[in-house]
Amino acid sequence: MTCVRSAADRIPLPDERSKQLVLILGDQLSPSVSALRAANVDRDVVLMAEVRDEATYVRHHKKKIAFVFAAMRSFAAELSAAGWHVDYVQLESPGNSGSILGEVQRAFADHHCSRVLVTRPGEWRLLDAIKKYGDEQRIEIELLEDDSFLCSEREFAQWANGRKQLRMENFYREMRRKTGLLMEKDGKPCGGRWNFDAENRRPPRRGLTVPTPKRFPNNTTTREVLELVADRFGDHFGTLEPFWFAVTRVEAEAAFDHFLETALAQFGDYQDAMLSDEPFMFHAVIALYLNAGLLDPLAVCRRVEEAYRAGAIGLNAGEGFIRQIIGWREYVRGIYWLRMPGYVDENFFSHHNPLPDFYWTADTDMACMRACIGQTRDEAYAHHIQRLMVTGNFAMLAGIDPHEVHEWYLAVYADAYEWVEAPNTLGMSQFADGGLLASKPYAASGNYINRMSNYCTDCQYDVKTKFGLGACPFNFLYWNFLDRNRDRLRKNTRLAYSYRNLDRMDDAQLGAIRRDAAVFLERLRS
Ligand code: FAD
Ligand code: DLZ
Ligand code: SF4
Repeated sequence: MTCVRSAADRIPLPDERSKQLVLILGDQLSPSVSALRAANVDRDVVLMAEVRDEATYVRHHKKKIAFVFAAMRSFAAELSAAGWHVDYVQLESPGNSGSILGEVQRAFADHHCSRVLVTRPGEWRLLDAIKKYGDEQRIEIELLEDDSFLCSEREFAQWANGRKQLRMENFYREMRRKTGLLMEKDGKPCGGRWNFDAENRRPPRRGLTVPTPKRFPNNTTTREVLELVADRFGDHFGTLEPFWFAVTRVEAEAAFDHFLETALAQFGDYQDAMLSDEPFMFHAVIALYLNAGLLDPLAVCRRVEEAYRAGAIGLNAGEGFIRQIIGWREYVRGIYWLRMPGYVDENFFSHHNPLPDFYWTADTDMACMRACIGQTRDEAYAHHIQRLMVTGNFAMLAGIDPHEVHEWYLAVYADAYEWVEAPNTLGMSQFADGGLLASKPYAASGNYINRMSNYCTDCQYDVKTKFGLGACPFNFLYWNFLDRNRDRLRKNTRLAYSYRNLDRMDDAQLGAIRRDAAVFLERLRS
């Protein structure tokens, strides 16, 4: 028996002395998570469990597993210090069943609980499993809203209802009004415009000095976790050490302060820029902390607004940053819950090519792909444009099965959870939903990568050549993608310019593009 409520309107226990089992998941590491707010510190038992299933349902990057386990252990210690009775199950604890619900079953019996309290999980598969478990076992499970988000699923569904297009920009304006962020007293947006994105597309310039994110030394807990991960998940993708992520709220806040001081002012200008050997550019590197509950989204936006109002940063940086969080982050979550469970199987272009091996090895002669995949392996991080316009763009142009692409993104980044990853991958980057999320496919030739990065200077391919010997694969794959999808895309007005250019090609040029693409894709498949 499961029921969904907000923390405020939950049903009181029949007997206030009966003990509740409060399940806290690895991405709910906040003292203000709704399940803890609804529980009683003197009576209830908190369950936190490291389990094999959560680390392997996709084979997560070693750094992600280490981050989640170290942050879970630190949070459990914080809760114990605050007086909670915490039942913490380590991966190696005797009897660990390997699954969240297996651990709920054990703890429920061990502690003689009367019901389970849990904040709604971020992924559909776990929500579904919890509901089924409650029904099968006849255990009362109370699912509380995750109110760390600004827009509830219900509010998003109401916003979406009856709209022909679900564009982020319209949703974002509602969120600005709702939060009052960067709003003037007369209800107009600061600076007279909602969006300063056009000022956020500067290519990297020579001699640009790029800051590094704050790095934290490993404490005893983290060192133990690193040993565990090396031992138990050594065959997963990714480099485990050096490991420098924050693993507590205090550290995550220090990481964010460091971003405010060193990078935010240039975040807007260089948001889309890419440089080899500079994996982080001026990005915040906080998504992993936000998504695990270590940072509060509204609080970080308020800090950025303060910096703008104090004159420390320009409006393009402040607005650009806040849009990512109250706009994109909330919007993709809304789309996810609106469209699940079917969303992860969408495949608008009917792409069925397998994901090339080099997504796991970085062993490719395309310098841009080598750089983005290499840093993904080493840091469990790539910034948005690297994910969208390099690895994502290539996968779409090469006709890779979007579900395989989705599983790759879910596995390789420290910030990856399906509620945020799936709409970004399937909707924004692969156009697998046919345009629900993006107004056109984010497809680009090598020209875009050359403009926004220095990758092409070190590449064996020639970015200026469309086809033939040494031509950049992004070029012939791009034209081939447009060519093979004429029926699906031709009417899209945002692609009119590209189709006019394609139409200007003569038969010989088009034939060469088709031939080069076919040979290249055949080689990839084999
Ligand atoms: P910054 O660039 O500094 O941005 C600040 C914050 O804004 C981020 O921390 C994040 O919380 C938020 N944000 C920015 N863009 C987005 C976006 N498009 N959607 C949601 N939130 C956003 N983000 C994830 O958090 N988890 C994912 O699994 C994930 N998968 C992605 C897959 C693809 C194919 C693409 C194109 C994007 C994906 N993103 C994902 C969005 C974005 O790339 C990351 O949020 C960002 O790179 C994280 O780095 P950062 O903290 O330095 O972000
Ligand atoms: C990501 C993750 C990992 C690797 N391990 C655990 C774990 O052992 N125990 C746990 O409670 N949560 C873990 N998580 C986070 C969950 O996968 C996450 O809560 C769900 O995917 C829902 O978002
Ligand atoms: Fe990438 Fe093409 Fe540039 Fe090489 S030439 S780095 S493959 S865009």
